[in-house]
Amino acid sequence: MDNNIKANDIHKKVIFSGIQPTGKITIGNYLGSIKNWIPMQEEFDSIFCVVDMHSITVNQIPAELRKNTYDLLALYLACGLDPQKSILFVQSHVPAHAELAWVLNTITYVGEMNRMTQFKDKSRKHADNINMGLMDYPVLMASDILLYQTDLVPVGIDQKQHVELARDIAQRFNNRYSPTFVVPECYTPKIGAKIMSLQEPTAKMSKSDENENAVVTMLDDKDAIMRKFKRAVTDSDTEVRFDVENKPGVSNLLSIYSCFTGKTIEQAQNEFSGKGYGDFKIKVAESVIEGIAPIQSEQQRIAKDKAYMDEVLKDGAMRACRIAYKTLDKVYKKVGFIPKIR
Ligand code: AQP
Repeated sequence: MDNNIKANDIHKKVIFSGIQPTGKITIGNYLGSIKNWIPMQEEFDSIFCVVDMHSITVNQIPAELRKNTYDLLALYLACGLDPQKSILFVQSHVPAHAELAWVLNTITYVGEMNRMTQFKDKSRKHADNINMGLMDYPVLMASDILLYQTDLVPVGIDQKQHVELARDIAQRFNNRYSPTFVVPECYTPKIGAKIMSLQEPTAKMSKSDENENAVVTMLDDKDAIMRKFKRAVTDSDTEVRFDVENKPGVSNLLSIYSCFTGKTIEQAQNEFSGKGYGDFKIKVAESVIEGIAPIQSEQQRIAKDKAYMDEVLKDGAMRACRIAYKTLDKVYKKVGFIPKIR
């Protein structure tokens, strides 16, 4: 093998990210995460996970969770994640995630976890089920990231606080024992890092939102997408202008349009100057329909091929385990556990 290729490979940085199979994936999930992962595969050692263990922190119907897990993997593949270039796997297939999380729990403080915004939000939303897993979610996420010696975590802005906690935990472990973990950086896209609800544009678009009109999913058909954008909440003004504070609805639509067309916000603004909101909303809907149509047909094709998906997952779990257990063995040794006789 060419020595230059070998040398470059050794120095490639690692990226890790994942999505919970908690329902239909939204264009927010897509623009904040998956869309940015595709080109990154070329440059980084890339590891992408369907984080099923996180998803049971809120109540799930088991049969639906299984279906959502395969559907999400099919979407990853349809969007262009390539199992030849990236490791694709399901979190529960690599037990090291839970094993490392236990160790990290012992160096994480309850006070830190109480400050996590997602925990506070989800506790309000699921007041009848504030379980330990919900509180511990960020430690499991730190484990997901640190197991692979991750340099960069590409996520939407809502996950930034969790990546910062993962950094704190990594630094704490490294200081207490000795350098063990790479301290990861958070990567968020310039536009699309926080796509807002179409009905309440000051709140994040979320796949678990019960209001169907608030959310555009990657599986919505043309008519549903058009209808949802036509009904999107804007303001009583008529000017298409990017101003998140005073015009959150219009700014959100401009961000979505910019992400799907590749135009800058300024170009988009100029395009709609002097035109009414009606035309603007239709054009935004059309850009989304056009952008996701090829992904939808590919996703449907792959979702039918369970044997192929199982192959991808088997290979992915094997490759992920190899890296994860190397890190876990180091951690166990450093904290003083005696080595297992193999
Ligand atoms: N609205 C959003 N805009 C941009 N990025 C977003 N992400 C989520 N919502 C938006 C990013 O998508 C990735 C997957 O997130 P997740 O499934 O792990 O959990 P989440 O952040 O809690 O996403 P949801 O859609 O809000 O799920 P539910 O409703 O189940 O809680 C992450 O990179 C996230 O930043």
